[in-house]
Amino acid sequence: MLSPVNPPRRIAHLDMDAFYASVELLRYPQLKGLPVVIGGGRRRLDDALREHHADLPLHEIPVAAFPVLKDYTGRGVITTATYAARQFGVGSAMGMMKAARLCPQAILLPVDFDEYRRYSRRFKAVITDIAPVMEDRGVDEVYIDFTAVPGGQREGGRVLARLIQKSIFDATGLTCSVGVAPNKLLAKMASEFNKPNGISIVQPDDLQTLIWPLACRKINGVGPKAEEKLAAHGIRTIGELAARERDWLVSTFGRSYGAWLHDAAWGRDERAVVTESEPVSISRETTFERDLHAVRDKAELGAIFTRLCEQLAADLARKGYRGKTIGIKLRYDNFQSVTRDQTIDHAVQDAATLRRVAGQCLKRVDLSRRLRLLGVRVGSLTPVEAGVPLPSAPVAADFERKVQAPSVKRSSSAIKKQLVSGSLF
Ligand code: DCP
Ligand code: MG
Repeated sequence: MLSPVNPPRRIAHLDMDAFYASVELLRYPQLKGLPVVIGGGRRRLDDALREHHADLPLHEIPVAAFPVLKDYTGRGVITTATYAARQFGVGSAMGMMKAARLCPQAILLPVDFDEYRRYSRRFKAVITDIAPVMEDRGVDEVYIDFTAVPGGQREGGRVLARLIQKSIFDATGLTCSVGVAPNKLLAKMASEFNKPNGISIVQPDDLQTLIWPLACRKINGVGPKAEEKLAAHGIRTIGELAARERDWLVSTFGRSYGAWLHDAAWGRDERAVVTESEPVSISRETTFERDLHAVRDKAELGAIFTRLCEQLAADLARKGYRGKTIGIKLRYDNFQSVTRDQTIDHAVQDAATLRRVAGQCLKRVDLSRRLRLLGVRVGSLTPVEAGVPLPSAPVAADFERKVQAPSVKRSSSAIKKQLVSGSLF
């Protein structure tokens, strides 16, 4: 039998369905099919729930005992919602008070990052057992190179996608959606076509029918600002973008971004699936429960600032990096953000130095307005050589619930973000 010498490139993008919520439903299967949102303080809520029903296994706690959105007050934000809740217009990044108006009966569960990370590792291990060339793109999504994997070319990749979907479900009880296309850019769009639990195949000939009718925003790398600027020129769909001359896009959007927009609209993307990538920065940030003022809330703010630096130092130690560029990010009560950073002459990872340098950055911003958010970031990272003992950094457990999981920025996404927003923080 003849096999093709150069099989066409087939790249998959796999994204878990309603990830945080689906992991919670494994614990509380009695909530299946109901509107459920995930957000708010870490585990506080259902600790109370469990204490009340200490005599029952988790899956037998009556549905009526769960907290619902209408009883929520605060400024928490929803991380994700089950598909049943999405029918009410509730979704990621929405304030919980607003969500409560749309779907007061939705059940509210707190986030449990450790559990989501555990499931993240599990589903990724299932994938690499079947298809070893996988690029980790965050807690619930990956790219997979199907090109040379058995089944990766059959039915455009559908056969292998089906096998991976089933294997993940068997190992974890979780569903995912997969897009298979000639490259990452198209695969990323395709994985959204049939959510949840769907598979979508895009072939080179499908560009005009499947991709061009979509809004430009569906291109991963076209953010709200670029979308707005495109719309101002009457460009709403990817087809309309493809119809513009490359030269015009370059002169309007700059050499690099303009050329990239043109390629993206024509479905061109040569990026490889990268199995390991070095982070360019690691950061921690937190949104306060109430806006804080640098002078009037000095003690509280100072404690939060120190805690962030300690957690960041612990992240650096755990991941094995030191960094030379230390920066801060602030968001004011009017949602405006500012960043400042400073590069020192040697790479560090200890909390005290992070705190000192970040403190100097803080002196360079306007502190007369109230603050919503504070973040600390370390960039210009270098890996710490294996075998060199590291000083251990204190980790503050009581603060964990308010601070988000560490955010690790890897090279390609950092560059893309810089292109879109003009900022590297
Ligand atoms: N997430 C978050 N804040 C956001 C968006 C997402 O905390 N603004 C978290 C919760 C999600 C997870 O990241 O479960 C993955 O994000 P996705 O965008 O993939 O959303 P879901 O997996 O929840 O839903 P979908 O089925 O649409 O992929
Ligand atoms: Mg997802």
